[in-house]
Amino acid sequence: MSVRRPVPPPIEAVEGDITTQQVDAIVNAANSSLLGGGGVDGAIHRAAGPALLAECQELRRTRYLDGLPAGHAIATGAGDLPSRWVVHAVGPNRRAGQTNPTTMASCFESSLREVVRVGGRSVAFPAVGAGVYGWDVREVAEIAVRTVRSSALLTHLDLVRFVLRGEKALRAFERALATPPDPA
Ligand code: AR6
Repeated sequence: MSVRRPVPPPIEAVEGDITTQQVDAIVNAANSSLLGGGGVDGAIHRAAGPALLAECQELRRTRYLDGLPAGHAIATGAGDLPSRWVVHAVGPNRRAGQTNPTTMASCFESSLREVVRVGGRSVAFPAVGAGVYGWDVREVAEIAVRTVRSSALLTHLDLVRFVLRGEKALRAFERALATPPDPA
């Protein structure tokens, strides 16, 4: 069990490439197949090399024969990446009619649970769902920041970083982080 932190960790937003982050775990915006794709998923698999795909194939064979459902997350090793783990989170596909914000929130909460389960203390998230899956990045930012801020798992972490591609995504997360949290 990891050590609890007395105060909540920093939650920050930066523009950049998630594959170069020096954190314990990076989150992948995966799909149910876990076998790679475009966007950030493609970038992570390219940078991680074949060891990551092999682990994902093994998970499909042994645990997720029908794929990983939307809203769920699972950690693997990170191949050649600087991080130790990749947490594969499946966002709801808005273009396929998956519009439930609770499923999106579950992606972020399940990812934090996986990071803590494997013993990670720092994590970088992309804007899950805000690319191929068609979510407005402002909605993703609001859900992500609200979910992470209110997670009981935060006390086990030292850093949560959102790593965004482009000015619009960065602004959306900066704005969400600048909004005071809901009163408990
Ligand atoms: N670092 C950080 N963010 C990135 C990077 C990167 N290297 N590359 C892209 N983004 P997407 P989704 C941003 O489409 O919407 C894949 O094919 C991107 O600008 O990667 O959840 C999967 O296999 C956007 O803001 O993920 C699935 O089939 C955000 O990452 C499907 O796409 C998410 O865009 C998942 O779609």
